[in-house]
Amino acid sequence: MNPDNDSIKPASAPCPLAAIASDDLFVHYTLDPARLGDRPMTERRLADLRGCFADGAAFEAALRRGNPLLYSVSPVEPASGDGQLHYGLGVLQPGKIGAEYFMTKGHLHAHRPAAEVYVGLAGEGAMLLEDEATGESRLVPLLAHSVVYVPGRTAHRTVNTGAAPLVYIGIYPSNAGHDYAPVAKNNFRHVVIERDGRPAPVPRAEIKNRRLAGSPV
Ligand code: PAN
Ligand code: ZN
Repeated sequence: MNPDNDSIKPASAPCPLAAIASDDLFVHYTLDPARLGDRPMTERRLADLRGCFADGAAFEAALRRGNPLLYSVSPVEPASGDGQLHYGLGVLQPGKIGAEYFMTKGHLHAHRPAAEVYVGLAGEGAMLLEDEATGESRLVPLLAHSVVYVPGRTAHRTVNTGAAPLVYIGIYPSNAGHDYAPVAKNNFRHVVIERDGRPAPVPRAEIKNRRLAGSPV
């Protein structure tokens, strides 16, 4: 072992550099249109988010009018394995279902300890974070020129609170995986709605009670 440079350790696997395509080492993105090179985009439309929005009647009414694109994601997966990273460009359209802003499905990472960094590129939005173990929630702004840290074991959902597309890049360990089942079953404890002209996280139970009381949000 070299005592002057103990950061250089014998690789446990061949260095993957030669195995990575050059168009995975360098990717150019544009904001208008928001695209990551010529990567394919996975699209999520309104119908794909059935059960996500608090106001089911407003959801069905919107779906009768059409099935708009809510968001698209372009993943880049240059290499997989211990220590490697994947990332993806997300483009979330502006809009609301009832008072609730357009948002992503939201998920936990299948590998629970995996954290993620979100880099805001354009638009105005927020990340709804929820600790899986405690249920504690935080609503953190996601804006151009800002970075949001999503700790491991934290459910995360992106919300567009502005009038233009929200564009961001999420960077995560290659082994993170996406586990949608807990959010599909229990949803987030808070709903992000426009209240008094501003985004506000409101406990889901409070929204349900208000609707039962005949005063929909
Ligand atoms: C992001 C998300 C992206 C779409 O790349 O996958 O914002 O959200 P859903 O996956 O919840 O539909 C990420 O957090 N990756 O881990
Ligand atoms: Zn994630």
